[in-house]
Parts: sequence; structure tokens; C-alpha cells
Amino acid sequence: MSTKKELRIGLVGTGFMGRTHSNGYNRVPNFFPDLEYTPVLKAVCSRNATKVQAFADQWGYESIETDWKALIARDDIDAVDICTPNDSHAEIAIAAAKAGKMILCEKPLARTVAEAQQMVDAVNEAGVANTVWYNYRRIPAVSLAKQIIDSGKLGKIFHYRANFLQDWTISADVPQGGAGTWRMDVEAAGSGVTGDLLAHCIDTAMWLNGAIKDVSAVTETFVKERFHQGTGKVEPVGIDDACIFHCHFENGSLGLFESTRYARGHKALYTLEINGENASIRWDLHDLNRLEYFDHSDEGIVRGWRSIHVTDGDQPYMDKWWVPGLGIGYEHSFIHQVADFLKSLETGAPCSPNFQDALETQKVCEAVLESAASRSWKDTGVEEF
Ligand code: SOE
Repeated sequence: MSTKKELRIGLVGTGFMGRTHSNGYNRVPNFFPDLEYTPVLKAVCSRNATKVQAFADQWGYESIETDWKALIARDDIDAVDICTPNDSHAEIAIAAAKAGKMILCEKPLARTVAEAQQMVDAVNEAGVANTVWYNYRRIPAVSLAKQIIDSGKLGKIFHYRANFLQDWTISADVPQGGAGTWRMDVEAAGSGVTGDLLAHCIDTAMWLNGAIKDVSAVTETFVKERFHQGTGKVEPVGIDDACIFHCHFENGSLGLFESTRYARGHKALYTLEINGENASIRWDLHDLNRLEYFDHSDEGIVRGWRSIHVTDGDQPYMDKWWVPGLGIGYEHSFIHQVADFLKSLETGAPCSPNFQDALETQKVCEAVLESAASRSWKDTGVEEF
């Protein structure tokens, strides 16, 4: 008989993210055995009963629902995990908070700052634990970057640059709206690459380098009309296909960010680089176990970029995995997020990024889109991060 406290999960949404999160819940007990809490997959919800039952069978959920309101009303659910398209995050999260449920919400928190603010107000009023799945922070090499920066090794920071490049929307035949392509529909998604991809870069950037104060952006929509699976007609495209912005951070450094879904050959290339007075760091999602580090104080004859293979037990999260030298993957960032959320229930500390942190990221996204539309610099309103 287990002595663990149960965290009974109700998952809403069975797409790509539903799978990554479910894998996280299933793996945590094996690899983080010291946690007080253990996830229990109580129910999964999606509109199609046949499909949701198949998902439940595949991932080990005890029961299914076809209406998220019924899931939230259940008293055997402690935490609601929202993996639906962005246009339903606010409604589900606000209802879940009112029902006293903890919430784990997929990124971006919402479509707009106004929606995100209402979600923050709802969780604060209800006093429920909350987190947002900006998973890249929890890749060990990125967490190590945070440790190195916080130790002061970089000295004064001058530059932060990040790219998130994909190529899956180049064909004009990719539709908008509906299952699978809701990310192309501005009503469902709120924005294009800014909310979907740059939001990740902004979350990591502010976590590593502090608040972004103001932005100047340019966006482009390369394919202006696409078939809409919901209306059955060709409709104007309202999302940004590509976005480039530069910015000032609160600490005086300059930032440069680019994202597009039109970079032929790039499927999911997320890279970041930080240049400080004494040292620099760079990281690349395609080689995610490596952190590159340049330290100017190294002796001249051996000075150069070091490639740190982040697989040692002394490095973040790696004591939980295999043996030094053996790497881990993308899915582990979600396992780490589940573990950190469970730990936060033990300690009572917030599980960052929480809704408030994700609201700050949303403010930057919104300022980016406003800047591009008005062709002018915009203050983000982010004061601290
Ligand atoms: C889009 O293709 C996407 O799946 C994003 O929605 C995810 O957040 C990102 O991590 C990978 O790309």
C-alpha cells in the first residue's frame, strides 16, 4: 500500500501536448521516487467518446468525460490540466479555479493580456496552485545556463538572442481552423509564431536575463488566404507567419529574437545565446544535452568554446536519470515539470512559471504584435520577472 499523497489529474485535450503531459505523469513515480505526491490519472476529456476512450486506454486514465464542465464538477479530481487550443484556456481555467481545482495550463496562457489577467485573478482569488507548461526551462542544459548566469560568471550581460524556426506552414494548402491546424487560425490561437513559438523564447529569456522593457517588431503573413476547416471557405489569414523583434532588457542588455514557420529545412530549431562581459553561453534544441560555454578567464592557450555534455549527476535533474554520459530528450522536460509541480505542493512555493509569470510573457507578446502593427516601439509594462 503506497503512503504517497495522491494528485488526481483531470486532463482536458488529447492532442500532442496531452501525450507529452500524460507521459510526464506516468514517468515521474519511477524517476522521482522521493516526492510526497504521486499523480493519479483519474480522467481524460475530449469531445469524441471513441477517441478519448482510446487515449485513456493508451495512457492509463481511469475514466473519460466528453464535456470539460463535467470533468471540473467531479470531486475526485484535484488538478485540471488544460491542453486544448488557446481560445478555451481562459474559460476552462477560470471555471476550474472557481471549483477549487489546481491548474496546469499549456502555453501560451491565453490569446491576450486581458484573458491572461482574468486567469491570474481567478487563481489568486481561489488560492489554487497553478503552473504553465513552458517546458524548455526544464531541459537540464537550459537549467544549467540559469545556474551559471545566477552565479555571476557571465558578469554584465550585453546581448541575448534567440531563434525558433520551423517550416511546416510553407504550403498554401495547409488549412486554418479545425483539429491539427487551429494554430493557423487567429480566433483559436490568438496569434501565429509570436504566441506559439516566441512565447517560449520570451519565457526562457526573462527567466535567464530578467524583464523585457520595450520592443520593436516586424511581422509578416506570407500566405494571405487559406481554406478554413470550420467555415468551409477560403478566409483571410489573421496570424503572423514570421516575427522578428529587438528589445531592451531591464538589466541594460539588448535582445534580438526571430521566429518563423517558413524557414525551409528547420523543423523545430530553438537556439539561444547570451554574451556577458566575462563569458558567453549558447544552446541549441537539436543538441539539447549540450551547453556551450566560453570563459574569457581561461588560460590563453586553451581558451575557446567548451561543449559541456550536461549528463553528470551534479547538473540539474541529471541525478534522476541513467549514468554520466548518457543523454535524455525533449519528453524529459515535461517529466521534470510534473516533478517540480509535485515538489511545489510539498513546499508550498509557487511552481514557476505560474500564471503570473505567464501573464508577463503575454504582455511582451502583445507589445510585439502592437509594435509590428503600429511600426513603433512599445513598452511591455513588465516590471520584474
Ligand atoms: C508548434 O509546431 C509547436 O508544437 C508548439 O506549439 C510547441 O509549443 C513547441 O514546443 C513546438 O512547436
